[in-house]
Amino acid sequence: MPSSPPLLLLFLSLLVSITVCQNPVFKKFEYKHSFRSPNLAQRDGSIPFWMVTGDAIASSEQLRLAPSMRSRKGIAWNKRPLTESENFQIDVSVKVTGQGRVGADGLAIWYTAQMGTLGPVFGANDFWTGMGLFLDSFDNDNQKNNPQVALMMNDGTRSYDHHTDGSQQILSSCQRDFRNKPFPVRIRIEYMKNVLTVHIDDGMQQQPRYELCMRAENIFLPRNGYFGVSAATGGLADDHDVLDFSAYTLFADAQRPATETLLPQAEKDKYDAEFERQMKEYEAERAKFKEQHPDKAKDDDEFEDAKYFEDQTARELRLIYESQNAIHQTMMQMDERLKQIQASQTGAVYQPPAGGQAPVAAGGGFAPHEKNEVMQNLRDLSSSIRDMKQYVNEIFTKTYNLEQKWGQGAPQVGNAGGGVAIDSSMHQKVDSLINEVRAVRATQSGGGSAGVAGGCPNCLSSSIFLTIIFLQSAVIIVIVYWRSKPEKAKFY
Ligand SMILES: [Ca+2]
Ligand SMILES: [Ca+2]
Repeated sequence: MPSSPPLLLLFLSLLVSITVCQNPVFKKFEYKHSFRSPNLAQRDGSIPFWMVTGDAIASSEQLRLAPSMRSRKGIAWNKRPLTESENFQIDVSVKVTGQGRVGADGLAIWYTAQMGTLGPVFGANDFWTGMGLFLDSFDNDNQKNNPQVALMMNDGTRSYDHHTDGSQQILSSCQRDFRNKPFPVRIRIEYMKNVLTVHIDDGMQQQPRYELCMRAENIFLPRNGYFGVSAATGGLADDHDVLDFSAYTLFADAQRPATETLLPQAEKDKYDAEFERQMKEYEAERAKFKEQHPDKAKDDDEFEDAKYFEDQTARELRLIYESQNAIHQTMMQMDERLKQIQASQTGAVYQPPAGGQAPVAAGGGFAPHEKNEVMQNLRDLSSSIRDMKQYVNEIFTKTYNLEQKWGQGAPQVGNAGGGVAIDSSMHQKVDSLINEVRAVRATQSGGGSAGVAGGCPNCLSSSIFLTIIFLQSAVIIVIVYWRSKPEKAKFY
């Protein structure tokens, strides 16, 4: 007899493995109890043989049970009971990802007597009958033991206590960080001859590396039960995705179903051949499509996960790189600008302007913006001078043309015949106008001299005009003064 518990355990495990070796287990994939990516869901978002409800959304690549938003819950339950065998194995690939260092609430894998409904236990109903395996992200009881994987059995009478992470209720548990792993975390649950084992993979590489999480004996699961998955978020939130749910029925050699036993090698070969043929057909179709649509096919071939998805580290690195790049660009621009300013300053000091004048003002320590202002003003000034010059030129040209016309006007009109009278009258009018203008100019230039006023008998001399203006103003001032006086008196 072994004297200590470890030796006893070793002896027992040896015995089990020998028994297993002696009685090989046969495994059969059950597609009516499974879903897998790709083609996980149909186009309408449904999964064949599964009910999906709550906030759960199924796509071809994954079943997102709960998105990374507050207080969400979603479930998916197999609509067909597992009648094929009472022993089973399920391989579930999950991704629990979130921005936070801590996530919530978690994801659960179920095997229950009835189909589940939405509820408080990781998205599913309380008081279930059967088993629930909880991937509990959040440490509600602050025992620093989360994320953990915990198994809880229920006969339909117990309510899961969230506040303690079910610590008094769970059958067994192991501490595993399943969040934010580069690869999906694989969970293998095996139920064989009332022994339940749970293996967890670390999600660190492509090929799963299972490690034993728990092993429990004398487990009596309901017959013809239903598989389910559920997830919920709380104040904190992770994305809870299931990428693969593969169910297998297990048979010990003796239990092996008749059909399974009778399935001859020939039939197996036939199925394999059929599969091969279909694969070849598919490849041929694919090649044909590629030929017909080279552009689309190229896109398909070049599809890389890394191009469309990035994990948190990659995202952070990219952000750092981008911001540093932006800083670098700004620095480069500033450097360029500084060089330009330097060049313009040295140019102003050492290169005299084309006029050959000594750069006294320019070299006197003007700031660049002052220089620019002066230059701009000069430019404005010269442009307005240019405008004025153009304007004067135009006036000159027009006057010259008019003079020319007038000079040539008489003979031309005369030659045309009949208009001599009109022309002479116009001449007279123009002459009289010129005379009047001359008279006015003479009056203006004459100033106050009364003698010249004779040229314009109706005009006032400016001294008389000024005197009248003065007198008028004096009268107005006096009137205004007298009027304002009584008003002031009244006011006070
Ligand atoms: Ca918890
Ligand atoms: Ca805890």
